[in-house]
Amino acid sequence: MGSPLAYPDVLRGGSARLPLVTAGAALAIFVASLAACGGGDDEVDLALVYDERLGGETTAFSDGGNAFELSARNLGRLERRTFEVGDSFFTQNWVTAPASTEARDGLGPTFNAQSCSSCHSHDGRARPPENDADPVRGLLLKLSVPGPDGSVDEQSYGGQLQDRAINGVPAEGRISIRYEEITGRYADGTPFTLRKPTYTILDPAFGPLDKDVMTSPRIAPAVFGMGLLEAIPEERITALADPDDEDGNGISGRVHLVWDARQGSRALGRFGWKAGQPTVEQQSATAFLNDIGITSSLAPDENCPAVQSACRQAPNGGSPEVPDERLGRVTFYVQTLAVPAMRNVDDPTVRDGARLFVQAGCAACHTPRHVTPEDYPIEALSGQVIFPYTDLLLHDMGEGLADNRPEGEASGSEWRTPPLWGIGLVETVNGHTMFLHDGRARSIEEAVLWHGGEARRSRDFFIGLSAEEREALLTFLRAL
Ligand code: HEC
Ligand code: HEC
Ligand SMILES: [Ca+2]
Ligand SMILES: [Ca+2]
Ligand SMILES: [Ca+2]
Repeated sequence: MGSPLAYPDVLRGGSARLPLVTAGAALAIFVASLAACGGGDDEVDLALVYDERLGGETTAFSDGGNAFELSARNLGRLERRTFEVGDSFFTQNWVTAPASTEARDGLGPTFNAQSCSSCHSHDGRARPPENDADPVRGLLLKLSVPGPDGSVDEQSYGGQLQDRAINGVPAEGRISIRYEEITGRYADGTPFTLRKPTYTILDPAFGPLDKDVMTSPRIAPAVFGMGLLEAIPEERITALADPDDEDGNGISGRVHLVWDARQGSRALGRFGWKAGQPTVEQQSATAFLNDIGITSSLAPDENCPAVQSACRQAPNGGSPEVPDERLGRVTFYVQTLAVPAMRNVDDPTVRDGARLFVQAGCAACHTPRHVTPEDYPIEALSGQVIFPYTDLLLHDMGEGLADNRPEGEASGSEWRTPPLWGIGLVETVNGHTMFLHDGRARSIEEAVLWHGGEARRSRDFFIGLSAEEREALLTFLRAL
């Protein structure tokens, strides 16, 4: 038994220390010792692990298909109006310029989708296409070449593969996915199967991609609760970081410092699968440009690499195509989408699962609870106690999940801890249960089984649980 795992936020008292789990036998002892001390009843303060109102006073009580698309319940009347205008710009399609609907023209020249909502359907998450003919939107392929900070090849394909284009302009190519089955077993002998994807680019319009081009597949995540994540104080996130693992629990979260174009300085990255964007506004402006082909003051140049002459000659829809005011409305919309309430909070299985979540070390990265500042500029988001289950830090998740493509200061195996709030409603809202950055996991359970690197010990803990305990942990996650 080595150094302790400590979760000061969630566990209280001297018993807040769990022994190291290394392998088989040690694991069995570990689990037995947890059972011996009452499954942690006395150790885990559940009030710090969950609350029905996951999004504080913004929380919306709906568990139906609209669960992710409601406005923060505590928005004022005027703010709700701004929200609705933002909603319309998030949902409606952009069209080719020039068009009579000037407010919405400028699509492309190359693009991946015509609106934000075609990837973030019902403000929820996308799934990967089922086959090469499946037109589903919401899986992007980011591109870069070796060099400092994940350099972009401005000559040929740029920083992202756009698989659609306006008339007269070639699309860059299409993604094709193949899966390889991987098998494994739980400690109790129950078998499981995972599928590891590989990606190829079909019909590359400007010749085959360079051999050293690095690719990173990204699925569109859900977009509710973004303003609350933005409101978590920077000092709080920095305090959770432990880059040199000084507390010796095997987990070494790092902050991702990125460029903030509005501030003209470096800032803490929070959004995207590698925390590559510092603000909701910049994330939205980047999406407008790269995903839809819409320029803004933050991303003023059309996305047409040197060799793409038809792209460079196509008419635009104004400079910029989305004015700051409208970008602001879309940003506000995403910032103030309500977090859906948890279900079954008093179910004993959910309570057991929540304890196991802490005991397995999940809470060491998926930090349950944060508090937003009292004086936050958006009143509805200020002074809120929230349960997003993320530390917004980068973690090395091991070879299995690595895309081997650095982004800014994030390495090819580092990912930002994704929030888990609302995860149990994805099936209802989006009609699927595909998880992780590329949607490879077919269930929450498979997502957990893919954890490696810093999360290896957590995964091994999960593998060592009995079928009943595993089900309890998953029941808790499905209640979020
Ligand atoms: C073609 C699909 C697609 C479109 C269209 C799209 N997005 Fe996204 N969105 C994504 C993907 C993929 C990510 C993850 C990006 C990353 O990892 O860097 C993302 C991430 C986000 C995030 C951050 C979520 C988080 O948890 O960090 C926000 C906010 C967001 N998008 C808003 C928007 C807005 C606003 C629009 C419209 C202007 C938009 N998106 C259009 C695919 C899309
Ligand atoms: C070392 C930090 C760390 C620990 C410990 C950890 N996770 Fe994660 N978790 C992550 C990161 C980072 C990702 C994103 C990985 C990816 O998409 O490639 C993730 C993804 C997930 C997802 C999928 C989320 C989504 O939106 O697709 C689930 C579910 C999840 N974790 C649950 C758990 C559970 C349950 C445990 C404990 C058994 C756990 N995690 C332990 C960091 C961690
Ligand atoms: Ca354009
Ligand atoms: Ca491109
Ligand atoms: Ca640590």
